[in-house]
Amino acid sequence: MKDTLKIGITCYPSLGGSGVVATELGKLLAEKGHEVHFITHSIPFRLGAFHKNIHYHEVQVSDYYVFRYPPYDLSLASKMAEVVKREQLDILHVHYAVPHAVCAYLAKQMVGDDLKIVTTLHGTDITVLGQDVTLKDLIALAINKSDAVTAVSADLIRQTREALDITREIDLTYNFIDKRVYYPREVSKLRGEFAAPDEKILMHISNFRPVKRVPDVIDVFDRVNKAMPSKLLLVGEGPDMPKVQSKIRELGIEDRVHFLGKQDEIAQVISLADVLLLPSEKESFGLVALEAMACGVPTVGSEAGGIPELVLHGLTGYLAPIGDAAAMAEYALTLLSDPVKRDAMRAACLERAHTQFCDQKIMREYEEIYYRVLGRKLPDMAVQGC
Ligand code: GMT
Repeated sequence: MKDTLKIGITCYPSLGGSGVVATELGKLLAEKGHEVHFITHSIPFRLGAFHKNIHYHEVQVSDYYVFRYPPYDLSLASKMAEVVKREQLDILHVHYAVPHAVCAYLAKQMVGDDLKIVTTLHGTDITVLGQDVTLKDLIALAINKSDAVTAVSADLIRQTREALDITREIDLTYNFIDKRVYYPREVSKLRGEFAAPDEKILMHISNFRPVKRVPDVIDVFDRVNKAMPSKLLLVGEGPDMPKVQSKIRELGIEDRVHFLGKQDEIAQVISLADVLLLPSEKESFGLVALEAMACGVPTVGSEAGGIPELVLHGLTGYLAPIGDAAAMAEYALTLLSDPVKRDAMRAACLERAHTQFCDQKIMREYEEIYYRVLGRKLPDMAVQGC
């Protein structure tokens, strides 16, 4: 029997941190020699160029005229079963419980028990959808029927147990970064396009949904800017953008804020910042804070969800209660006004990101889970470069 595995991966291919994590994991597994099959409705946006050992299977939705709502979930489950049978997959690793874990369960009913399902919970699949009475029993079923379940923070495991009737084991598997991509970039020239030499740069990156509390970002920035001339770079877009724009107008700080919209080269963009602001009210992990950490940029944010497992208060950033913009501004000022502290935090960020959240280490944790559910011995291999 070959040591390598055939792994199917389903995720949201076009948005969100869960899609990024799933795609990056697939790429790492393929580099290691596993055969990876993405089963998604479009090509994952982080997949990039051709990769050896990676296959992509597109889910096509039937839009027969009797359907008021084309049934994506059924098409996905059928496609999963078809690919599993044809390609003889060992594992289906699904990211985000709804609908992916439910579809995987259905696919398993179609192909039989040899197929093992690994479900990774990412956040709002539990903290928002898991609270919805019309969905929670279905989500609990999919979790209980998976062969292994992982979550991206200890807090998310706690919240899963609290929200749903779940007693099974859930493995803690943190998100990770690829250090070949996330490292401090040389951006001194580019920085000059956004800020004068004596100005600080604060940054926020998100999908501008209410859970991100972007108006708090503006509030924090306004307080910092009054004490220390600064610029705010807003990256991303989403439903709260009009609210954010009107708050910026009300405060009369339009000339201090740059809207960068959606960006692909996140490592380069983050490297422009002196501090990242992440005041979310829900955040199971906060991948963007890890990306910033890996580029040497500390985060000032809220104590929500899994953020304190990632950002160590006083060491790699500062955390305040959700909604406490005054405290966050104070922390940002403490950091920005003390170059010694800033250098120490920058060093701690790099060290923590590249060891604790090293891609090879976390991939190994996923491999351990795959081999465990298959009842196969994990091949001996040292973790490289962490
Ligand atoms: O629900 C979301 O916010 C989207 C979801 C996603 O698909 O990116 O984000 C969650 O998963 C990320 C990757 O594991 C985490 O870094 C985010 O913290 C988490 N979002 C929330 O918990 C709000």
